[in-house]
Amino acid sequence: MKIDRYEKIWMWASGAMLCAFFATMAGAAIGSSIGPPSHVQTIDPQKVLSDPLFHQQGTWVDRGGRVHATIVATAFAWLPAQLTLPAATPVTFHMTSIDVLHGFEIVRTNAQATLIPGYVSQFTTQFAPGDYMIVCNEYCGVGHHIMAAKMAAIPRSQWRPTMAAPDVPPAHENGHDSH
Ligand SMILES: [Cu+2]
Repeated sequence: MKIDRYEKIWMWASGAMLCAFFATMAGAAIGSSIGPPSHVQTIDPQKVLSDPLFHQQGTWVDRGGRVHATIVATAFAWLPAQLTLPAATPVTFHMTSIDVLHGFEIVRTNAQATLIPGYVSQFTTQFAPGDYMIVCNEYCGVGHHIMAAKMAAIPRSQWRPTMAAPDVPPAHENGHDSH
């Protein structure tokens, strides 16, 4: 079989690039132990709704007065569908998926995380007062486009949590993204 010289060059060049890309990924995974984002807390995706942190979804305040939001993603809805948070206050989000991969995004904010079944995603951020939309930004199936929820940030003085603090170890409450 006759292969043109330029085609050969391109084949070798693209082969070398593939090797280089693979080497960087292997280096990141093994050398820098880069894994799923946040604090790498695992969870059995089949037991999320009986987990102490996730069996209820909503907002809560821990013993130190810090605000938290617990959110569960499922095809094709966010639990809860309406989130009200205190404005200008750090809020720690705890999130996971009970089925497939979803992408949590509060539109026009820096609140964004990939939710992988089996892992708890966590981050802390705060919001200016206003109404926001929560969407799924990772294609998750036929109902992906309807997977949305509402979020409102209201003055702290008017805000109330929707649930009592879950019975979880304080390590889950510190809100640090140690990664
Ligand atoms: Cu989706």
